This record gives sequence, structure tokens and C-alpha cells, in this order.
Amino acid sequence: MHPDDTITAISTPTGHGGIGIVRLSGSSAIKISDRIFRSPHKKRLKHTPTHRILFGHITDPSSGEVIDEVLVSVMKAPNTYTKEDIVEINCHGGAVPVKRILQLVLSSGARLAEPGEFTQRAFLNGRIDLAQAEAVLDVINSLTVQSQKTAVNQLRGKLSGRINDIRDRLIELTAFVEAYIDFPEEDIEPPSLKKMRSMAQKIHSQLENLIENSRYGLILREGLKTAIVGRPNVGKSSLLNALLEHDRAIVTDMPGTTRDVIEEYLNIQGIPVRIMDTAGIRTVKNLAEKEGVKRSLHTLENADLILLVIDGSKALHRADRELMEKTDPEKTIMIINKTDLPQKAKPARPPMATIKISAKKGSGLKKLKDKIATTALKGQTECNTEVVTNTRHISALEKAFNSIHSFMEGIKRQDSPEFLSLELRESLDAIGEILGITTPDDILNHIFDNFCIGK
Ligand SMILES: Nc1nc2c(ncn2[C@@H]2O[C@H](COP(=O)(O)OP(=O)(O)OP(=O)(O)O)[C@@H](O)[C@H]2O)c(=O)[nH]1
Ligand SMILES: [Mg+2]
Repeated sequence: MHPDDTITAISTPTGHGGIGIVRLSGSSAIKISDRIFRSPHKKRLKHTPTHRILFGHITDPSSGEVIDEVLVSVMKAPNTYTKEDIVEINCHGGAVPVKRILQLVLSSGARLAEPGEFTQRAFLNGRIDLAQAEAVLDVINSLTVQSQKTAVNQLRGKLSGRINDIRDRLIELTAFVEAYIDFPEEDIEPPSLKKMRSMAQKIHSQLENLIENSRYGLILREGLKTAIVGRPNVGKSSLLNALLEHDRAIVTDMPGTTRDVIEEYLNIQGIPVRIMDTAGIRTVKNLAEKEGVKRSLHTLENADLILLVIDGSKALHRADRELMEKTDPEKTIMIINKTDLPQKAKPARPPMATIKISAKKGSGLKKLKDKIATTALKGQTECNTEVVTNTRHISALEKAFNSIHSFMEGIKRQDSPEFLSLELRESLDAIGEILGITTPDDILNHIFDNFCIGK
């Protein structure tokens, strides 16, 4: 980090738009902007009170050429996004004016920002913790209103609050245990052991609760991976099209129409559903179709939810039964399609939920959507938007959980306080990784690398 240098970037997307924004952050942000900004009343940005907007022109100081008419926002440290001085130049939103202004800012003393560097500065300067910084990207990338609400809660520090609470309890417990390290000849007395156990139990159940709910959190952030599978010609692609309400996939009466996995997003009651139509599963010789079947099986194995489609107008096939055995009933919905035709398939008491539909007529789809939503929400109160959504956080919570678990086992065995405190230290480190207290540098860099430039 070079805390003294001033960074800059274009913060709006490239292309045409109403406005484009070039943003600067750092101790020279105002000085640099003053070199290229001319106001009609000769106002200087450095004399402008904080959080004000000035009208004027960006002018090339070497030639006097006016580059664009602009509004410039001046935000002085520390109450800014990065806790540093920030200037935002709002110009006309075409690629050329924005780029020319960026060039001028660069040649006037700023350095081009790395991806996510503004947010990284907000983190390094202590305005937000790491979980909040990650939430910035989640707000930008959110898939549905529900995902966005969750990300905003995380950005506002709701998750961090809960994590900090666990951390405080862990610190208290560690101090309590470590007080015994100086008296190695004495055993920890039973009342103290009891107290340690109850303190650990509280932390244990808080962690357990966060981990349990994270399944839903992951769905909100990444989408419910849903695979439509079944034999050829049962109407998988027709189902995809019916759910999307447009003809996305090719449908024909020839078995083997779909070869590749087709992926789309659907919003079902606020839950982002990543729906994948796959090639019909059967034994084939044709190479392309063989590869298609391989991909279908791979998609099926990695799905959170499987929509297993069978053709209700045909007698149940051995291959249908094989698929029913292959799929986990807990995460499968069996769909009997083509109910508009006379029915022949009679699956005897399938172990999974079953829904009858006609993809062609659109009947049964509402019921199916409700079922998909309840499967995703399993064990959740509707709209729980205070959940862990990030795999990095989940694995840190699991690490902390395992260490606390070992600590409790250690109490049972009456392990030495040194040994017990090691487990607690590990748990503390894991929790600290979520907030950015103990996060290794390479992981930190990796997190901010995923941001766009200008954020
Ligand atoms: N009557 C009736 N026909 C349907 C229904 N759903 C699909 N079909 C027909 O069944 C045939 C196969 O439909 P697709 O959606 O291509 O089937 P698929 O499972 O994707 O087939 P593959 O991609 O070859 O595995 C087409 O002729 C569809 O029009 C339905 O609900 N009722
Ligand atoms: Mg198909």
C-alpha cells in the first residue's frame, strides 16, 4: 500500500450513458482536480466546503482546451467512501470524454487504481471490515431483490455484528482458560470447567446456527443450481421454455435434440434459480450425443435441485426407474409431463415429491414453482436476509466450529489449559479471517481482484 498516492479510475461502465464518472481518492485528489477544473466564478475545489458540488469545465492546462462541461463533487476526509479525500468528476457519459478526463487526471499526478482499490482503501483505513467490503461486490452482482437485501444487510454490518459477538465470547473464554496456564500444578476446578463448558456451548450453537442457514445464503448469492434431467423426448426443453416463458431451447419430436447444457436464470419468489436443461440420458453411440449424456450426468451430480422429468403418456421405462434410483429423493422433484395426453406412466410410490404438469399447455407450473421455492427455503423463515452467503465465510465458520468442538472434547478429557487454549486460538483465527483481522494477504488480494476498476 502507498497511503500517500492518489488513485483514479472511471467508475461508470464503458459505453454510452447519461453521465460518466471519473473518481479520485487520496491526499492529492483535490489538488490534482484543481489543476484541470475551471469554474465560471473562479472557485477553487480546495476552498469548497466538504460534500459540495461545483459546476465548471475540465480544461487541459497545457493547451487551454475545454474537454467537457462537468459537475464536480468534493468530499473531504474522513467522512468518505475511502476515508480519504475524494473527488468525483461527473461528465457526459460517452467513452471519449470520460477517457480524456481520466488521461488528464493521470497526467496531473494520479495513479490508475487497481480493481477494487477504492473499497480496499475503505477496508485498510478501517471504515468497513472485510465481510462488509465483500458485500459491496455482492450488492453489485445480486441476482434478485432478495439477494440484494441480504447483501445490503451484510454491507450495513449485520453479519459482522453477529461474527463480532461470537468473537467477543471467544476472547472472553480464551482469557478465562489462559488464566490457568500460569498454575500448571493445579487442576481446573469443577465449577470453572462447568463455566467453560457453558460458554463454549453458546459459541458452538451460534456457529451451528450460522452454518445451517448458510445453505440458503449460498443460494441467494449464487443461485439454486437446478438440473432438468430425464430420458430423451420427455419434454425437458419444453419445460425450460415454459418456465422462462420464451422459446430458449430447441424443441422437436426427435429424441436427442438437446446436446449441450443450456443455462438460464429464473426468479422464483425472490430466489435466484440457475436452471439447466440437459441432453436426454440414454445409451448412445454417436460421439456428440455421448458427450451430451456425459455432461447431463455431471450436471445432475452437481445440482442442488433435480427436476426429473418423465413422459406421463408413455409406460414407465427401465431408464426412468434407473434415474429415479440415481437421484437423491431429498433434492429431487419428479415431474410427470404431458398430462394433456392420455396417461400411461404409473410410478409406484416414488420416494420424492411428484408434480404433474403439461409443459405444452402450461398447466401445473405454478405448483412446480411453489415446490421449487419451498425446497430452496427448507428450514428457513421466508425472506431471511441475515444469512451467511459466502463460501469463504462458511469454511471459516466450519473451521471455528470444529475447533470449538475439539475444545469441548478436550474439557471432557480434562486436557491441560495450554492445549485447550490452542483450540480456542484456532477458532479465533478462523473467525478473524471473516472480518479481515487474520486474513492472509494473498486471500485479501484475491478478494479485491474480483472487483471492477473504479469500485
Ligand atoms: N402433448 C405434449 N407434448 C409435449 C409436452 N411437452 C413436450 N412435448 C413434446 O415432446 C417432444 C419433445 O420435447 P422436448 O422438449 O424437445 O423434449 P426433451 O426432453 O428436451 O428431448 P431431448 O432434448 O431430445 O432429450 C416435442 O415434440 C414436444 O412438443 C406436453 O406437455 N404435452
Ligand atoms: Mg431437449
